[in-house]
Amino acid sequence: MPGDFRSAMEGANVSALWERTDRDAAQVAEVPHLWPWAELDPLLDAAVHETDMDNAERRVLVLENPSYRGTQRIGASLNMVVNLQVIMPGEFARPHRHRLNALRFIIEGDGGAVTTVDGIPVPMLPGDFLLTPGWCWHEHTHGGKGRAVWLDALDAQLQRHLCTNETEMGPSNDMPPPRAHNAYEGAGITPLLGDDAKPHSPIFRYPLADVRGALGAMPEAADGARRIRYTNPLTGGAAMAGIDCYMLAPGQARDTRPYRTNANMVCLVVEGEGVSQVGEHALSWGKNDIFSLPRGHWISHRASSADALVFQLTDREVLASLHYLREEFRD
Ligand code: GTQ
Repeated sequence: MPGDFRSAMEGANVSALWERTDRDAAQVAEVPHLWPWAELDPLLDAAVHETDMDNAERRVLVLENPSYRGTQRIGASLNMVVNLQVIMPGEFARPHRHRLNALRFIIEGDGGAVTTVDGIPVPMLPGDFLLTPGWCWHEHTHGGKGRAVWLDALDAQLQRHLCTNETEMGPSNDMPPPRAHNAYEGAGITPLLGDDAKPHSPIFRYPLADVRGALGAMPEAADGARRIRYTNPLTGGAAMAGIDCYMLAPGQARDTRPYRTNANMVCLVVEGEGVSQVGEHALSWGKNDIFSLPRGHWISHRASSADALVFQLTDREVLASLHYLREEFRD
């Protein structure tokens, strides 16, 4: 290219598309990665030992996908971070809010830990799925005994890319007054409060017992699995924006139907054992293991114990709402 053309372009803040070779350079091919609980568990104790809640705003371990090493990316998955948080009796994490949508799946605790979401105290019991939707105030306390441990997932990278996050520290001046949260808890009964325009479920706690009840009552699909989705009862859609969640109970007799998608998923093993085939990788998993299923691989699961339950969080709904989602199934 003649030098005067190049310098004229540079001077005008223009570039030549035909010379660019980096159009997809931002795309990193992630490997499916498993974080064994046997390695995470002692790190949580070490984090308690090493950090003091007066200094650490939140005692959180960030799971790092090894495929991102040496890149600008962080976290377990392309659009979502998946972290482990631990809090000890008497400790608290101060109130704050952010535009990031966050969820929690409780791994360990005696019920003494409570997260308060927009003024509603939400107990944190093992197996609970909890919402902390964007811009809701949240703080954590622990009035019980022993460690309280949970998985946090946030739509952090997506919002980082879009530059849509904001953070505000509490104490809050516009915390909604406490209200009886259980008004929404009967299936098919919707209180008419006139506040149903919120982009998230009015239910902040989905207990495991309800999930087990639903899974136990439903027939298995043709591929031997049972699945539920955590929904907003006002819309029937995903419980909140940013991250869409499911519980999978794969069968033992056969693999689930292989599927391939451009959405990204992270799984937490709630109970039992099994194996997931992810492209050519076979991931063997057991209780509390966490594994990342990046886009683009053929995926199927099989339980190796009768009680296997896998919590799944995905950016699928984000892609679907933009008409970007691609999914294929194989028989
Ligand atoms: O508990 O509020 O893992 O604000 C990351 C950011 C947890 C929280 C995380 C957060 C929190």
